[in-house]
Amino acid sequence: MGGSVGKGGSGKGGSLLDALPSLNSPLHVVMLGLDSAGKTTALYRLKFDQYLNTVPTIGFNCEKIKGTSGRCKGTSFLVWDVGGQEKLRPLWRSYTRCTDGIVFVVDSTDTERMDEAKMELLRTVRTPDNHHVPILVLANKQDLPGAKDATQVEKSLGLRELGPAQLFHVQPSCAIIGDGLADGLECLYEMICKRKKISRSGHKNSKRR
Ligand code: G3D
Ligand code: MG
Repeated sequence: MGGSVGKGGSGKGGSLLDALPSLNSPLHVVMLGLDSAGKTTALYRLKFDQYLNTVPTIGFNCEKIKGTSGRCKGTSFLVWDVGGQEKLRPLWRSYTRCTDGIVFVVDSTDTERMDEAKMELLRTVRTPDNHHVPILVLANKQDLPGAKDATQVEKSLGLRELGPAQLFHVQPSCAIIGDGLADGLECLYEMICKRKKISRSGHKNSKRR
């Protein structure tokens, strides 16, 4: 996927360009999480900067979104929002294959289903296809009383169990008004760049051997 900018470059400038995903092809991002976590609300808030009334997603939604701030300004993301009901979760695998990043949306007030969310997240990330794909967790519904904060959500999801090589970030958010979404997307972009840089330097080192 992507990555043609700066190919063959040498010195400092070359390696910097090597780290940037191609500006032409969009980055592929998959939004996962239990039903009712706020995935579709977040997707359409990012796309149209407004609140859209949602219905439970049967199947998927897909939108092209442009980064609006920071380093990811102008970068295109193709975002897949996949239904989160239990019967639909086996389909997640087909969407995460070859994805650049995963956005895992959590209802931070849903303490009863936090273990279920953890199980689904770890199962997804541990499949060989998704090895070390950067994860942005949206600790959503921060506007509601009793919402767990980012540190609590991180602990509840057991993200550290994935080991030191797993890039992740937990972003508090409120998808209905859009709080935290742009910051989260920027963090995801930075992690994607970092991972591409690491895997490219891995390739170079293995060629040298
Ligand atoms: P899903 O796509 O993950 O299944 P949806 O979830 O985006 O359909 O959202 C499920 C419900 O949560 C919706 O309410 C939506 O408005 C609400 N929601 C999403 N994000 C937030 C948030 O940040 N704060 C609050 N308070 N509510 C949120 P309804 O009532 O339509 O079911
Ligand atoms: Mg939905």
